[in-house]
Amino acid sequence: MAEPVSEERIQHEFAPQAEVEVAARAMESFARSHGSQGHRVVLITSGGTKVPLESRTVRFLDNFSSGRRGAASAEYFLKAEYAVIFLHRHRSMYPYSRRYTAVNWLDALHLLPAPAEHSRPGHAPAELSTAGSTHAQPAFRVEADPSHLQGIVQVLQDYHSMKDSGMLLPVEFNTLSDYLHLLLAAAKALSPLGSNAMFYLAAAVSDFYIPASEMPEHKIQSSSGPLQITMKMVPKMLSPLVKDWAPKAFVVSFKLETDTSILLERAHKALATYRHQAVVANVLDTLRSSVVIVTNTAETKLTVSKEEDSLGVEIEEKIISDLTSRHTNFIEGQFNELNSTTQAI
Ligand code: 9Z3
Repeated sequence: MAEPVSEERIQHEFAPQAEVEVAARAMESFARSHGSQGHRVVLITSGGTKVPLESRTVRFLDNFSSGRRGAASAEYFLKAEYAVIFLHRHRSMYPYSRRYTAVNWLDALHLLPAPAEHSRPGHAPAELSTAGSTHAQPAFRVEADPSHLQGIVQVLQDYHSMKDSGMLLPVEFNTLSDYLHLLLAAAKALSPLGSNAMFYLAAAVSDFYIPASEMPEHKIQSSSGPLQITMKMVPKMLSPLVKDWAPKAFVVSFKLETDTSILLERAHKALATYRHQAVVANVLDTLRSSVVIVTNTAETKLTVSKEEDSLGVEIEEKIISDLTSRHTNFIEGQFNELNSTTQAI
């Protein structure tokens, strides 16, 4: 069983590679600014962590997570007017652009001759002429082929309106250490918002790691024969997050299993252990079409039918609709509790 983790242990055992300080300041000021405007703020974690096997890392342990759950969820939280800190694995799926991760851009873009006035020497658009060339360059324009970019007009509108609104703060992690430090920093940034903060912990975080002190410095040599490694348990961050780092926040964790028969029992166990508000339970084979939201009082199954899927309905839309209304009840519950305490005094 993994031990709960103290802030000191994170500082001591997990050396971050990312610029945690810079990101921590950005999250702090984002949360303060949106908090002062009365916005709800959600921290979404997304994608898998990378666990190095060598200090000068050539090899590492990774997992299957694409970040699609987190990136899609970010879009629906933004639609629900939450400010979003999107703590995601470098190069995992990203809100809006996630829809085009399978597109080969070189096939989606065509090079066409520029209109006549641009073709004359000296009139070529700067970005399409060859820098430093003394020869007159043929000018081109680049045109996107909409058949490769389904729904691009709506997506661009949503993307630019999100950018203009300043409601999304992207923060990247790569390794498990980066993730742990950034989660701690995010919790500190969001804690002052009390129940207006939500944690939506969809990242697939490694359960195992090799402490820096036990890691070989150089690339492990295959000439030494078959590889045997012993990995330690990664400390559970949920426990101090709920108890100490952001005790008034609405916290949602995720539980992934490959065996359906143990899923709900494991989700209830997590709730009982960490005492947070909800677990989104999913099974690897059906994670795009079915989840169960488990709370202390209910199990709510959400599904996307084949027909809904063909219409472009995504399970994340249902998850976010369910969780945002639970969050509203949670905030109202805390408000009523506070009122009755004040009256009693
Ligand atoms: C999840 O269960 C997410 O839904 C997925 C999403 C990682 C399955 P994708 O990124 O996948 O859209 O490809 N996240 C949590 C997974 C996890 O490892 N949870 C731990 C556990 O189940 C607890 S933190 O023990």
